[in-house]
Amino acid sequence: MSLIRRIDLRDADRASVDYRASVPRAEFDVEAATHQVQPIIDAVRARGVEAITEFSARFDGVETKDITVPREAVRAALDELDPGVRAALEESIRRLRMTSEAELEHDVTSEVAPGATVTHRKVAIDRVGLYVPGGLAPLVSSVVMNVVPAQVAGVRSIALASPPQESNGGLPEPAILAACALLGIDEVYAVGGAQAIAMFAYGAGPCEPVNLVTGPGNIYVAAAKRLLRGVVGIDSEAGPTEIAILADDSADPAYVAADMVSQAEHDPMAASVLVTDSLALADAVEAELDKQVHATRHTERILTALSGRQSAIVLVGDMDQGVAVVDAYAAEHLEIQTRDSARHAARVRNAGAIFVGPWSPVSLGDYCAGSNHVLPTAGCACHSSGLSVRAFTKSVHVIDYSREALAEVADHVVALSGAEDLPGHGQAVSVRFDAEPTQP
Ligand code: HSO
Ligand code: ZN
Repeated sequence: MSLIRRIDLRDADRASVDYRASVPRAEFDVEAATHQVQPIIDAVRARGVEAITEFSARFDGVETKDITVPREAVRAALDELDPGVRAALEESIRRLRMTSEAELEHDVTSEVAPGATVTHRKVAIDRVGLYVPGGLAPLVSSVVMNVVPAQVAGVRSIALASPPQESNGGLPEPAILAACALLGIDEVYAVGGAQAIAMFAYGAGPCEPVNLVTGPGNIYVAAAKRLLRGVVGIDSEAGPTEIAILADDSADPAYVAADMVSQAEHDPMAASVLVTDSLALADAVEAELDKQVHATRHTERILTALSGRQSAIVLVGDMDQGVAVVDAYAAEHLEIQTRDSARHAARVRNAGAIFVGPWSPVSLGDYCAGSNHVLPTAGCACHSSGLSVRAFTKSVHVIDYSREALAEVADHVVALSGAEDLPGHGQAVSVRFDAEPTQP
């Protein structure tokens, strides 16, 4: 059996082919998981902390009555943090803060007519709940990626939840606590999975309800987000991670293979897709994969991801077709390793993030580029963006008209109220000017 399958699109009829369907994705059936998750949500809503601690015992193997992580434990974790990791987190925070501050939006006022203004006033969301999974890998960097834009936006209350770990006396992973301390987050709960999302949505014990939940998670977290959207704001339902690489014969096969391996090591359902017009590169990357996969730590997980239906080497006739394929696929992460990478990157409209040239690998973006690594998966990049200050900000529309300005537009309001058979709307304007209200 080959390590990774090939999809040959070179002879496809370009006028009629559906490239989105030609590159399949992982089966990630969130809908099916909602049936298991609904009773968890109902229990947390009805019985709060008591239900949460029962689920922690069942799913995390941790017996505890208290879900709050003491502030001293958060601070102590920072003292224990490896200095190299601390320096890396600090640099990651500094770069992301810089791009987040540059992105901050300001109030915008338009004078649509003399004396008539409409302002879009930017207001930070009040309270946010951030979920950080334990699972296969404790994603310390995800703490940074969620907290920094929230803080720059001006969110005044940030709570964080992460699964209790038996290995850490029922507290979340030490490095996650340390990252919280570094960012000044001291409201932390040792709660995992769907029960954490329900806790944020409805509140439980010491945790007040939040307005918005962000952060990655497994299929149960995604199902809880789907069920609770509306009760609480949701950033996105993150699915398994994806990397697509558009490369020509100028690409270094060792780099391409290493980048495919880097995302495949996240999850047996992760997708690594190479799109190339060079058969020689395809063969060389496959040989490199074979070499690298066996020399790395998470071999089994990576082999499962690479041999899954969601991963492939896609052969295209030329770069025009390659750009069309990756654009239709709308990858979470897209690397361009071609002779003319900046030009090809500029032609792609659909991707969570685009990494241009051989010196911008995805793992740089995962940790330290200054970009955010919380990005739309499963093709959602055709309508959604990665996490940023904007996700933590809303815009309040403020309308301020003078008497004269209202008088000037009054007839239009009356006309439209008549067209909609809602005469009360028109009268609410006419009453301000006429003794006898105008009949629409
Ligand atoms: N590649 C992941 C993020 C991550 N990688 C965190 C390492 N740590 C999804 O974008
Ligand atoms: Zn990653």
